[in-house]
Amino acid sequence: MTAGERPSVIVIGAGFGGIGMAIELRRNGFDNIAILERSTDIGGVWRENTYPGAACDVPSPLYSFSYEPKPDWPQRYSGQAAIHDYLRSVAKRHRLLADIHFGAEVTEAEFDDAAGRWTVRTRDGAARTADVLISAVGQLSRPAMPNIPGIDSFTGQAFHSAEWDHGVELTGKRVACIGTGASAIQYIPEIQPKVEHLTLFQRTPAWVLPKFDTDYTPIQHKLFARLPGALLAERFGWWAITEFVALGLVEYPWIARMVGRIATKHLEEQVPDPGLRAKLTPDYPIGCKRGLFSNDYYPALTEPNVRVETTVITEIVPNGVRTADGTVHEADVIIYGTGFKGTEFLWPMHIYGRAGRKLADAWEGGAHAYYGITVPDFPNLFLVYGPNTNLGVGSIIYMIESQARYIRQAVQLLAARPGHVLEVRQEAEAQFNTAVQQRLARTPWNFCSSWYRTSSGRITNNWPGRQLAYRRLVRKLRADDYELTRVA
Ligand code: N01
Repeated sequence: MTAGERPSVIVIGAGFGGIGMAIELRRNGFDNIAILERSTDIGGVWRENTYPGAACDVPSPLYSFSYEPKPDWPQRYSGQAAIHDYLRSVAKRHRLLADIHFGAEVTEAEFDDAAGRWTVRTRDGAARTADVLISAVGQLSRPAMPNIPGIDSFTGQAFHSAEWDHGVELTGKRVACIGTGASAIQYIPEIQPKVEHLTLFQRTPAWVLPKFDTDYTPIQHKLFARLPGALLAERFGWWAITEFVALGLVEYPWIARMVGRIATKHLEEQVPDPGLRAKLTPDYPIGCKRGLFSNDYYPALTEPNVRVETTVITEIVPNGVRTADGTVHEADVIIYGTGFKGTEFLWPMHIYGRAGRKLADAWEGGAHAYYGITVPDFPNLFLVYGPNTNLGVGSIIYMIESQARYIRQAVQLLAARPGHVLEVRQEAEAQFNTAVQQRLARTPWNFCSSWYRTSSGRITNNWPGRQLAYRRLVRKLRADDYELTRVA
């Protein structure tokens, strides 16, 4: 980049993170943006997860960009299609579609020390260069299949919840569902009335809270459109609730205990059978795994065509699932609601920074980054929704906006200093990480396994605090935290 030029930017991913990032840059006069998207459409997880009942359990007025309020959300907890449409219309309104290269799966990115630029290669063999590289690939883009012996021997149909096979007819079938996370509790009530029999293989019961859902009426749509303050009040109200509950994760455990009592009451009210209730009662602190919200999950499990199986799965056999007691639970279809490879950040892309340093090596013990955004030795590389920026409670869109503003400031700094690259100082990043890990040690996330933690137990995904605390931290990029190095 020479004097007078604006930095060129490559953004990887066209989900909420990539689109939000590109909008922030565009709104601040940075037009030289290429968004590389491996798929044929935008949307990220909201394009991929089309299972029955897929919806967001964060209220839509909060799960949306602050600068793009939508007065006509169909429901408080809108479904996948509505959210996907929202993101598409936002991208269109901000004239981003022309900047997106579809079918461009990034395989490798390499920083050229001499030129101070990134070269990004895609699976089709193409290479592009840019001054700035921003990864917005999310944390939940790669489905995890369980490592169960015999998994390929099954002769029926099988698929992962994030790759739902809509061609498979479930009506009248014997269906085995493995996993009881946020995805499963959404599709189980949808498929239970159709199937002949559903066996739900539960390894760990979830804490389930009631969902205060509502269909927004035409009157509310008009009100939200004419009085933006009303929609803002709904957004603010839910934001305040999530902030309050987030306090229970680190500072005030009594809040978590109170939320736990609400969940226990919900279970007691919805599951009268003590045997089933016992199976569904968690034995770990609330908040450790992601809290779930549903009014129809427990009722579905009480139906006569459902069996909740808690015996450990030992094997998948051609006609079903074998458990440790030797029983074969026959099934026509197996649905794996087994989650995502959340801790493998940016994987399987190969990222090479200064002097060819591999990002995978820098992250050997688990991913970490300054504010989840910048990594020492990787100049001009920025991460959206990177390590330790996921929330136990709250809206990721809020976090993405905070990060996009921070990264935009970095790009402004680079624009003001042509011929330089920006790199976070080792000490700043190390200090930040130590503080984050110290706070994480006090959270309930340490008391169970989840996609928030690596196999060695390090919590690489979650932010230990409130959304506002994070926003305050990243509000202003402090140049002192960075080294600006002259190139060429
Ligand atoms: O996945 P999960 P998910 N044998 O990892 C079980 C987001 N999301 O797709 O708990 C048997 O939560 C595993 O058991 P255990 C949200 O952030 C958001 O449901 O490890 N069981 C668990 O029950 C969420 O947190 C929305 O003992 C096995 C399940 O599979 C994230 O996506 C909606 C197993 C995996 O649960 C992931 O949710 C949906 C095995 N070998 C999802 N391996 C919103 O509303 C795994 N399991 C925004």
